[in-house]
Amino acid sequence: MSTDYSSQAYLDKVDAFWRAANYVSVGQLYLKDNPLLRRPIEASDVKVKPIGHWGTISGQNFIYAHLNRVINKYDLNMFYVEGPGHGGQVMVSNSYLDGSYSEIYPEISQDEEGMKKLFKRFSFPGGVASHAAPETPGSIHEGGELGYSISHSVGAVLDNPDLIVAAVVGDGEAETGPLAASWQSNKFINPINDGAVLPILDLNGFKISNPTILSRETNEDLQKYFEGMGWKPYFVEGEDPEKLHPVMAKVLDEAIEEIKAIQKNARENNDATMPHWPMIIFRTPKGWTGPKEWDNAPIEGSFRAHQVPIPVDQNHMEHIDALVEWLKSYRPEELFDENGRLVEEIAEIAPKGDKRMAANPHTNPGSLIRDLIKPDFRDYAVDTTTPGQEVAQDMTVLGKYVEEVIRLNDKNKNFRIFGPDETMSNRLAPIFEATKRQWLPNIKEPNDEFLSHDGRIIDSQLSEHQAEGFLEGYVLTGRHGFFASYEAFLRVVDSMLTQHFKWLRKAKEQPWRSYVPSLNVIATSTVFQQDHNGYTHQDPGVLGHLADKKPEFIREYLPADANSLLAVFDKILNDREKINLVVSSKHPRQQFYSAAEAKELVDKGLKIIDWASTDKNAEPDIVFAAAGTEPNLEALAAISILHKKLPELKIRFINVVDIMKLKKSDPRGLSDAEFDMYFTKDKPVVFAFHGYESMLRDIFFDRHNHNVAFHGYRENGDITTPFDMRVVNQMDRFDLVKSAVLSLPDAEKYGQIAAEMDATVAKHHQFIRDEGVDLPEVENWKWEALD
Ligand SMILES: Cc1ncc(C[n+]2csc(CCOP(=O)(O)OP(=O)(O)O)c2C)c(N)n1
Ligand SMILES: [Mg+2]
Repeated sequence: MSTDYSSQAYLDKVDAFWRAANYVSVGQLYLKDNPLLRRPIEASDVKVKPIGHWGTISGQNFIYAHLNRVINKYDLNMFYVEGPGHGGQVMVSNSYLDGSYSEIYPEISQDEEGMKKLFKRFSFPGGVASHAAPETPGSIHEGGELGYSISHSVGAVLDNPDLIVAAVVGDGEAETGPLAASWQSNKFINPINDGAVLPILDLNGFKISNPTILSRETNEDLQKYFEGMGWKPYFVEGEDPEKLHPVMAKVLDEAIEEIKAIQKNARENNDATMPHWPMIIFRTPKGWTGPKEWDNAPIEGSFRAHQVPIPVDQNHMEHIDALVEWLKSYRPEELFDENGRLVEEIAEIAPKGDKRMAANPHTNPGSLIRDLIKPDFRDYAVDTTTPGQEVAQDMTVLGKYVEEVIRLNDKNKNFRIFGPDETMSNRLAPIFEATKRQWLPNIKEPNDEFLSHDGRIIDSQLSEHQAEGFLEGYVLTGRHGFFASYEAFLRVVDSMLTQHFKWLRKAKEQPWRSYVPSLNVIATSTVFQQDHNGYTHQDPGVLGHLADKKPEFIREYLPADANSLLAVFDKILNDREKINLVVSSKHPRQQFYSAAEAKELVDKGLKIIDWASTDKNAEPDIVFAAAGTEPNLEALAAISILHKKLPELKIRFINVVDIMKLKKSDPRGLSDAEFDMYFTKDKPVVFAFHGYESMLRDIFFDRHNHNVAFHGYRENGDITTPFDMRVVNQMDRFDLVKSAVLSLPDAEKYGQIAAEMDATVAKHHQFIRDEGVDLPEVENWKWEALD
């Protein structure tokens, strides 16, 4: 017999499921024992310190119950993204009721004892977070930091044509820059090859202590706003559950049928014209079904419902009756059987197996991950038989390699590139030989270039938040890719990187969570070459930002040339569970390292470069080290100057690609003995570094050798010549040479060399002001073999 999903009887069950979810959610806030109130409540049943959120819960539970209904009705492959993730109970309660929670956490059984444990551990020391978190089944979205629910959802549906992600957006969340930008995501979802996102704007009217902006707009204005951005809004509005169930059911049916019709038309007619996807504006009171008022001030329908709405705790039992009355208003006696399990007639309407949103395989994608097919990076290597002879653009060389990655994985559709309008500027142009930018609005050639309804690159929205968020959604659902950005503007998404790191760290503590492909981030257009952009475009601080995190989850690669960059990519493409930051130059540069050297540099993290060292099998007098493209170039140039001046001086040159290897606190870090073998215990070290010097100082503080001259970015810049960018930060060859001689034991002998370096810098200073270009001896400098 077929089920009538719109019958009163079915909607009554949806209502019962919703009430059960609300009951379990409130219980988690307040109780630690006597979960079903089957005996008179006592102070010891109540938490000493109830914490968590209430206001967002009941609306979201309502949505969740109705999503279950359409999953059943249309046999959907759907999961839930909880924008207002602070409603941690939503996903926990619903997965507890559908059984998926107990499958992962068997101690939280579907009976009174399990419910008691569930209540106790919510937002409790050693328990579970009050946010949707890695320990929450079915979540790929933290939701602690608001703003990314749609970006994450869109990343998840790309190349998953059967998947629908229900993205619940808080109306406060909707005020953030990233979320406001993310409504434009519909310009990038291809109805043939990708799945669909169903945004549900949870217009409950309030944030923590303010009304929300969108909730004070009329439906008419909201309609215009969302239609203007290309959505088709549906409204569900009211306070009376009995009236709202049939409305919600009808609207969700329409939305799902419309998604299916859009996809059917697109797929049957190969028509990828940008559809106007449905979205739902869900206007119900914050704290719906909870206490109406307290102390003569409204709670339901007010910001006051945001957190714990009534003041009851173990030591304040005066108002316990209000709590009991609230809990009993959900009629738990109708919902749970004598064992404390959801009664069968209600439980049966939960989707089954993988259809349960909390058990959707995309949210824990181990079984779906396919490794990338990688070309041999050596096939793309630049010839460096004579170091420094060849000039190439590292990012363009990488582009050729990535072009092949795209071709090789075309069928699997599991690799994408994201960026904020910079793929061309970042010199990845060869990729366009293999694919285009995915862009669903009109394409107007010849005014446009490389746009298509279907492409592996999404870079046509100038939003770092969107690019980073899409990539997160893509990798968290088991696919691979990278996000390339100007280095300075990666700072725009510092905190997104932080949140992703936190996710990875906490996810790893959950044995049931599979390892997801790493989040690969390229920082290019970097600090030491900013020809026309100047000071505003200089900030290598993302290096320090990520270096402060737990090193197990962070890699920072500073390849000095194209071959090193290729070797880095070869290493990271199938990597898991990390944020890989790759800092890369995009300008024409001399090429130094062979493919074999590059591989060793990446495998070991650093290498003594024998052809640039004169300490053959002896203790060096001085160590030069470099991490980064321009630091490598300047260090090599400094070595060649110094060698000519002091041919007897035993110089060692170390190139560092994997800077975190130097960190003692990194479990992969060099031991002290190894570190000393490279850097010696006390010989002078001149370290040319791409980032801020404090990060390096931090590294060396834990090591024996403190005899180090640090030359990194000193927060100086201007619109000036490429070389002057280094001079103003004393990261140029002349300042490195001066630093070197001044750090030698008998420095006073080398006053003349130091003075000569100062004079050259002065000459440079005047020359660039007169001529607008760098000194010929700098521009034309080439590495010469050390005799
Ligand atoms: C980026 C960010 N800023 C501020 C906060 C602090 N915060 C937590 S919840 C909240 C209000 C959220 O309101 P809304 O999105 O409407 O969610 P609701 O609880 O009403 O469902 C704020 C400001 C945050 N978590 N993230
Ligand atoms: Mg709100």
